[in-house]
Amino acid sequence: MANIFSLEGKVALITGASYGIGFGIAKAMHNAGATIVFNDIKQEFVDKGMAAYKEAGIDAHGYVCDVTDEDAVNEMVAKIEKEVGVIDILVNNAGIIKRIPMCEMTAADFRQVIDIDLNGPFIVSKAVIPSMIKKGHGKIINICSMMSELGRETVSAYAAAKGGLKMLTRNICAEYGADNIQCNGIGPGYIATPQTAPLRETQADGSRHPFDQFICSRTPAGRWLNPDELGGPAVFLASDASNAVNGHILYVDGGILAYIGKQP
Ligand code: NAP
Ligand code: GCO
Repeated sequence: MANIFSLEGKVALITGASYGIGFGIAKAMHNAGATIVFNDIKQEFVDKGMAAYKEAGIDAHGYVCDVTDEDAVNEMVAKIEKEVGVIDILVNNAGIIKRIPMCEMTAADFRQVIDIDLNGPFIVSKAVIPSMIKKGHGKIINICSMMSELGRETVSAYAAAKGGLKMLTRNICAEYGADNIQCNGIGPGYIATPQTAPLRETQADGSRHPFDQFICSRTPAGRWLNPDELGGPAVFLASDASNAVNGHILYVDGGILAYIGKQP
């Protein structure tokens, strides 16, 4: 029986994957046989990413590209198709967060988060879908969030973007499912990466950050998750094993959404 979880012969583009969640997903996809392609907005980060992939034994392909720049994205995709091959798997991972109380947030800050976290996945998906249609198959995985379902103070722009990304996921499913393109989301819980480092900083008195304690009380496993724990779910959604799964958001959250939280 063919290994339905294999990614052998597949080209995977993971956006913003010099480190963090994207890097964790890329490692798992490499181990499943995929050729890894990633981008970042600065050559400095692409170079750092290339070095990290090399150290992990991965011969990755890195490109400098801002996912919000449609011309640059189209140029990057054309270069990838010429230099590496047609993109079979797209992981829209690149993203930022701004933690500012809504009434103190400028419209420019709000727009920047929406631009990167929602317009970016639209732009990159639009760039890769035509070749996926020609090839007769494609896999798109959008990295959503707990904030695709829940709100919390100071993350209005991010929650709006990730809620929109959930619905963009469902709409790509609806519009391109007939072309054998499966578009699903992964909704990570709280993952220990640079993006959440401020929420885990040890306090001046040596105590744990209140948010760190809060998240551990809201996660049944009582801990932060790590980027590598997203690799298996990503390989599943990138492989033939999920050909009948479309428009689904797979929450990889350690059970947060199922749990009222530990009694203080
Ligand atoms: P991270 O450590 O901050 O990494 C984000 C990556 O995206 C960086 O490589 C960054 O590049 C890149 N990026 C930012 N803006 C970009 C742009 N305009 N074009 C191209 N690349 C860009 O974040 P992370 O924690 O790994 O999160 C990755 C994704 O998972 C994000 O979409 C995030 O919202 C989502 N997520 C994270 C968590 C969590 O708990 N960490 C949970 C749920 C969802 P630079 O280094 O050059 O800025
Ligand atoms: C925050 C965190 C979260 C995580 C993630 C949770 O400030 O609440 O950054 O938003 O990044 O999105 O799924």
